[in-house]
Amino acid sequence: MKSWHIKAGLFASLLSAFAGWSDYAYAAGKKYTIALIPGLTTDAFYITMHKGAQVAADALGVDLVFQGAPEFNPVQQVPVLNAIIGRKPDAILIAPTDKEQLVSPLKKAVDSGIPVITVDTFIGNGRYQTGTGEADFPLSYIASDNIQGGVIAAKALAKAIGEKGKVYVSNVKPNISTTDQREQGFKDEMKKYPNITVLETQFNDDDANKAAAQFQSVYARNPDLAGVFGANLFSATGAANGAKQANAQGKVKVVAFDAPQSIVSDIKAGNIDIAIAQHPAEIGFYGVVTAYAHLIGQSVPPLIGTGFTVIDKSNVDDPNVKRFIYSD
Ligand code: T6T
Repeated sequence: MKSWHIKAGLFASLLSAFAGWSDYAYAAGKKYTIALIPGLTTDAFYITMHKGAQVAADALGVDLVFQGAPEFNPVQQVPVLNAIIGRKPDAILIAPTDKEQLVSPLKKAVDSGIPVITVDTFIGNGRYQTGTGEADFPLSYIASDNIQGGVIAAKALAKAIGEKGKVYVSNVKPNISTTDQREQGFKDEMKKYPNITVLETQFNDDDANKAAAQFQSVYARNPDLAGVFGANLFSATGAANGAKQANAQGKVKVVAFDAPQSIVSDIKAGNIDIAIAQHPAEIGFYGVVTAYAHLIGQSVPPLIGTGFTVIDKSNVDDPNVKRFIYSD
């Protein structure tokens, strides 16, 4: 998976192309409806993605429907997807909550004539439009490079703990493409540090309270614990809270994936050393633009990569960094 970073120039030229594109759709008398189904509705990451999607929808004169489940869970997401398919939107953008369990529900959408683009997470192996496999039918995958994100986290944590000691990954649950890849990137990179031991991963079901309790039990069993990688917003917030509750903040280093509003005070207080902010607004923006491009007959790339911003004490007050902190 290459070419992850879209240049600002391309972004600007896309924006200037919008006016022409939306004229084209209006002239054809068509107002498109695009549905965005997040992993869950109450997560600042997806709230921010929705905002970016709305910016593109407003620029293009598209009706954007945002509908999702209250938890990151395929059992709750599939009925939402089925309800959306019933409304027959012109395209579906979705963050599938499981690599396998969303394959056949999404196939139904495509079979009923609704193109599908996945945002943030993928189905199958994430390689689309290859003409191979059962899950290559989505048009495009728009996301961060999550393996690279795991590598960045490992390097940062290794540095923070002086390249030695015990660490673990606080993660959501297996079979989520993003968090699986972050853990993989993290563990592969950690193999380069012979004095770092990676303990067993703790799965928290996207529940920050569970992640905090897990921190306390890992720490009780390993009082020499040196660091934690929180592989998404709830995992990281939970690990940082667990460290606070165990009076281990600052002693056990925490590297966080994602950047909710609370990251500013957590970084300033030393509860979190480094946060890797994704750019969810870009993901939502490009999701709508890509769907729209397809609908008006343009070809679209099967993979669009968005960037990261790494936040620590040294830059947390920089406005150019702060703008990547997620909206609540
Ligand atoms: O980290 C994001 C997202 O990329 C991941 O797929 C699920 O968790 C988040 O939404 C953060 O909670």
